[in-house]
Amino acid sequence: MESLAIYVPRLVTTKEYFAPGHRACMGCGEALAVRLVCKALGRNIIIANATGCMEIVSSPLPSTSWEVPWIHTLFENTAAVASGIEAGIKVLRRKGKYTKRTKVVAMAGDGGTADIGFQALSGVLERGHDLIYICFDNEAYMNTGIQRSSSTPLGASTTTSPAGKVSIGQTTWKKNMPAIAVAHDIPYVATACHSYPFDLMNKISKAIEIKGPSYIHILSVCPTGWRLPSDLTIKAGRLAIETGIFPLYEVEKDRYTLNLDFPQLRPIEDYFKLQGRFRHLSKEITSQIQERVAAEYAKLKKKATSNNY
Ligand SMILES: Cc1ncc(C[n+]2csc(CCOP(=O)(O)OP(=O)(O)O)c2C)c(N)n1
Ligand code: SF4
Repeated sequence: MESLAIYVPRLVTTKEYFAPGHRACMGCGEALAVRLVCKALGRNIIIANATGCMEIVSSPLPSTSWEVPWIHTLFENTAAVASGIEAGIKVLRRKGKYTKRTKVVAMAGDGGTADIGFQALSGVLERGHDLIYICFDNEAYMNTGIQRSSSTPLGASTTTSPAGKVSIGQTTWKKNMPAIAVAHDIPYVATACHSYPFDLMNKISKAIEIKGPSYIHILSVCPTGWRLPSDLTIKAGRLAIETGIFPLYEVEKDRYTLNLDFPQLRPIEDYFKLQGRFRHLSKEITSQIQERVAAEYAKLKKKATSNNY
């Protein structure tokens, strides 16, 4: 009995709603994140999925990996399509023609979220639709050949921000999408990573229960684009959290919770040295990034401890 008490809360369904056999690269963190998200969402959902890796690898006609209702959307209208589905369901419900409790979920990569789909997403959050928006952030436009996005971190080499004699790689700081979602004053914003699966699934379960928009930003390691051996996906995700470059937190109304905190963050080099995209960085740039990470982490910690932001 005692062993059950320890393990039962951690059991998850063996059902798969994102079926194996898709064409993702070996060790793809984004595919793992989608799989975990789908387990937590269950069957009673409708997914609107932007163009990007997860759409391309999962739906080469005539096959599909989606075991739930799913629609492919353009980059720019994913949130708009999801909000249309949600509004349609609302009308059918009012007319007594639909009684199921279906949650609508929009999914996109960081390019589809922070760049091309940004205005539709902002509209959805502002209008207060009852849906979940999930960004799978692999920090570049991976599907079309590793081009930088506004979510690519400073110093990362990509095909459109190549590191070389005159460039350090990406020259701007990563756009803070969760903070932008928080600024829309929505009921629930969270960050997650596939390397912390229970934390990720708990956040999805929470978002399902919320009335109104939720935004979940999932760091999704991409071995191909990050120039990383495919067996290091989980380790890289863990190091992103342990170094503080991608903290795990939630914002419910205006209350911040830091889900994993450390007495001391690991040095950023521990995260960088696994990945080819940061291989060229000088000590000077690395210490600039280290300073910024420490400052951002301290700000977040302050919000979580004071909870009066
Ligand atoms: C408006 C528009 N611009 C460009 C493209 C080409 N395109 C298809 S997938 C993709 C990259 C997607 O990147 P992201 O959203 O970050 O998802 P990932 O592939 O990294 O998972 C691009 C640029 C497109 N389909 N539509
Ligand atoms: S390019 Fe990256 S995100 Fe896309 S399928 Fe391959 S590993 Fe996954």
